[in-house]
Amino acid sequence: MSSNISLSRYLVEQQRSKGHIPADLRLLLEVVARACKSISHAVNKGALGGVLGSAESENVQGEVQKKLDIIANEVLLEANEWGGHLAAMASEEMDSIYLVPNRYPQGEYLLLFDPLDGSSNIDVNVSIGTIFSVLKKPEGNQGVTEQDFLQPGKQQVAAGYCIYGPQTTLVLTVGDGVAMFTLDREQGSFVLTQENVQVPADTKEFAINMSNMRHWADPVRKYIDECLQGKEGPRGKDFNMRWIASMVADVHRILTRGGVFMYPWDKREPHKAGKLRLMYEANPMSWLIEQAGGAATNGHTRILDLKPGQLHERVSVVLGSRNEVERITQYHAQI
Ligand code: P6P
Repeated sequence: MSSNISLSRYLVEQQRSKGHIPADLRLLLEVVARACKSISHAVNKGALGGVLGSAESENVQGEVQKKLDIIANEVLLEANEWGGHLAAMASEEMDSIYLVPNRYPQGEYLLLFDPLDGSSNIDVNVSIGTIFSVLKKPEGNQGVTEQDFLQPGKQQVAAGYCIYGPQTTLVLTVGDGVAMFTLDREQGSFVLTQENVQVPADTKEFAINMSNMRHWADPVRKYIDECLQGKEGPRGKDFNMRWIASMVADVHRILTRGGVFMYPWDKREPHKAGKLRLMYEANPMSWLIEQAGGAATNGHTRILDLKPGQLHERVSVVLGSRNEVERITQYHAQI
């Protein structure tokens, strides 16, 4: 693998050779990547930058915001608002959509993001990340509304995340497979380090927060019980468990070596479909997983087919190695 292919060159070649992405989308993705570089720099400074700890405020989810949550959100807004590629943005950290100010040219894309996913891990120096999703603004020259964002995940034109861990790695799809770019801090650029990422169809590793076990629905309990029985049980093999409590980190592991990730509905808040957000967590991650040969459902339905009802709606998530996701989905169909 040639190690001198930058993100910019990769995107130009995607644009030129496969007509896959228009110039405006390429430029938008390069701006998002630059914003992620800035966020990585702030994250890496940690206590030295005075950015750890709580911001003493709450977001639309009712969650206490970390200082870095707010910093990351502002970096993404400021980096993207002037470029002319976007019409509006939506963020986990903001109640309503953010319209590009009139002083800047309006573009044809909508950008959604979780600016810093896994922020409960910030203060304990465990990997966190930025998740982003790009949709096209619906035709018509009327102003953008929240309704314009409510498109099924299969309408995405780009999706990805940047994980801030031992390496800073940008993982991206524009509909032609999944590519990974590692940040070369000496050059200050993202360099292609893997393309055509593939998730193995089978796995021996599951990721779920086991402390919620008593709250799960029967199909999830059945699946996990069988995994825990190991080779003596119906699965005939031992399983391992991982739970980083950073979706970005758990999904990155699955894209790298396979596995199944679950954040299912549980009876603590029966009116909520799940904990994770559809528009800027489940949809981008599900497209990446599918583009890498995996599968992603809410236990019943392909996540990318779900029609959103509201911007911050939540969803149950089962994603990763295709054969495991299909087994779990079958268990749900049997109830
Ligand atoms: P729990 C992080 O807050 C997050 O949204 C995901 O990144 C992660 O998978 C999940 O919540 C962790 O939730 O309940 O295990 O802390």
